[in-house]
Amino acid sequence: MAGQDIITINDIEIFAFHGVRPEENSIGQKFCISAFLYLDVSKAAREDDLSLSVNYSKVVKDIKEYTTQNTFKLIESLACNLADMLLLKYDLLTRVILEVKKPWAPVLAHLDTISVKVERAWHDVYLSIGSNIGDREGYLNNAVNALDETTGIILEEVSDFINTKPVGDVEQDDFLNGAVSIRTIFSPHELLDIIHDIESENGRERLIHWGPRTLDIDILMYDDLVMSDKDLSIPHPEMTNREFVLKPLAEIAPYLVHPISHKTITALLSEVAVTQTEEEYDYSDEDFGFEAVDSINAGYDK
Ligand code: PH2
Ligand code: MG
Ligand code: MG
Repeated sequence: MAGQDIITINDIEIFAFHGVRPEENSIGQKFCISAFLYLDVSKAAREDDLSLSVNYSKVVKDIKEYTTQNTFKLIESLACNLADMLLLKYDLLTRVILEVKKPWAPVLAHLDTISVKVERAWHDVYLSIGSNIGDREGYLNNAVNALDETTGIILEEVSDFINTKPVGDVEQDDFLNGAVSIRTIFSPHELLDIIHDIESENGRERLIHWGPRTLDIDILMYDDLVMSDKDLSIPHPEMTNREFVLKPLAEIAPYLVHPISHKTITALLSEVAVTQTEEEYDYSDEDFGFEAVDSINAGYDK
């Protein structure tokens, strides 16, 4: 599989000053750092050309410099920051596992090493953006620019913005909706925090659930991840029911496969259209009075 080759660097010895205790910051100690660099080396191997791979001696130099020029309290921080630094600097890397060992950790016990091992990677993420207050296009452009300017996010594609009727029980103005694809080194919750900051910077107030908003950014998909907790569900549970999500998404990712339904975005979009056509047909049926139509509408809106 592409990108699953690994260059391993084991136990680089570096004298540095990381630690929670003040003595650790002043006296210093030995750290042993290992890096597992995931990339596709097949082309470099076939052509026997270093410029098509990652130069491990450069990586060692970067790890040494970073570890001696910064001081963290936690080895967790050192490990995560080193992994991020490498992912951001070396374009060919898709994933990095970084281990920091502290053989001389000031602990009252005989032990070999204390260590932390973290994994960081680039992830493919699809977002939905929407606005129905004020300068809708301005807010959506602000969202795109803010994502683009965030270190750790690479903007890939942006759909056209489309005018859509509000979906839901709340009576409100039309939305402008779009879809965006990014690559990011952030975890789903880290990304959610970043998105919330961008929404707040753009005057987003959480007053009415599903109510009018200057800017809404929703995580639709994150790789093939399926997860749910009290703050976040991925894929977005409503995405398969919403034309205003699927239409712009189909423009930038028609063959993207939804990890639960295993259908492409194009297929999901065509099903949403079919459902809506069928409901329209039902409404015109003579057997339905207006009350029945209203109750169907109410049910659909939830
Ligand atoms: N967002 C909602 C509720 N309803 N309707 C449209 N057309 N577009 C939206 O972005 C939208 C909505 C809650 O996020
Ligand atoms: Mg939303
Ligand atoms: Mg939202």
